Amino acid sequence: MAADGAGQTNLSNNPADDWEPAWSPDGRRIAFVSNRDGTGEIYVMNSDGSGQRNLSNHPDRDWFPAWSSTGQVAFESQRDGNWELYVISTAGGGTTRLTNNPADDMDPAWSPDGRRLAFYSTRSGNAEIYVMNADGSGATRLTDSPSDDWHPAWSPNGQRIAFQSNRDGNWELYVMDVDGGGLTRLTNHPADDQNPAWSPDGRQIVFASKRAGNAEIYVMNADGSGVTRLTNHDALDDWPAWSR
Ligand SMILES: [Ca+2]
Ligand SMILES: [Ca+2]
Ligand SMILES: [Ca+2]
Ligand SMILES: [Ca+2]
Repeated sequence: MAADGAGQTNLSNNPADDWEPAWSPDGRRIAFVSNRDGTGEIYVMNSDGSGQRNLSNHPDRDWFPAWSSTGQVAFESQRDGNWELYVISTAGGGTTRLTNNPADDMDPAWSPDGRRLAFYSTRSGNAEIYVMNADGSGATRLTDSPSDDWHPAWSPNGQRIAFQSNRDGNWELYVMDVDGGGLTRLTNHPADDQNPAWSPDGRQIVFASKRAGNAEIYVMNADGSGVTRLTNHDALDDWPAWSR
């Protein structure tokens, strides 16, 4: 759809569930998850829905693709017995495991330069946001809350990370510096607010919220002001992603 919510088009158009879309940096392709083969697989397609192909090709669950500026797709998989993060080249080639920890390691998000990944891990006992180098080294924890901290989204200027947390009693959106400082709460609503994604100019954040009774897509300014609803549909509207 367009940034004002107009022109909504069904791209994947498949009877199985397709979700979690992620744009390629050039806006010409989309990675997404599909259950059409019986387990979650990472698919890629052109932005008009043509040329769909299975990228992950593994019998275990493969979810949550994130497309880097260097042509890599990071994703989460249970193929080694618990949730770990992996990376695969869209040009073909092998899959590389980035994490190796018995805890859940999930929700990868690339830095704009493709050199680092943000993600969440339960390795300290509950979900916290971490960053690591693109080869999996140097993991550093950014949040420290006994609640769940999920779904980091790296700002286009590389300096801020938005995420969702239930630390204040329900899912709200927050933003912090890439070193974990400067924490700011962006939403304040009793309904769930989740799955943030930045606009290409970094001035707005699109997200999903259940404040109208079911999940709809909203957009707000990056400081949390000016919340506007984009979708209006009884079915689930979730996992927004913004093309440049
Ligand atoms: Ca799979
Ligand atoms: Ca793990
Ligand atoms: Ca936490
Ligand atoms: Ca909320």
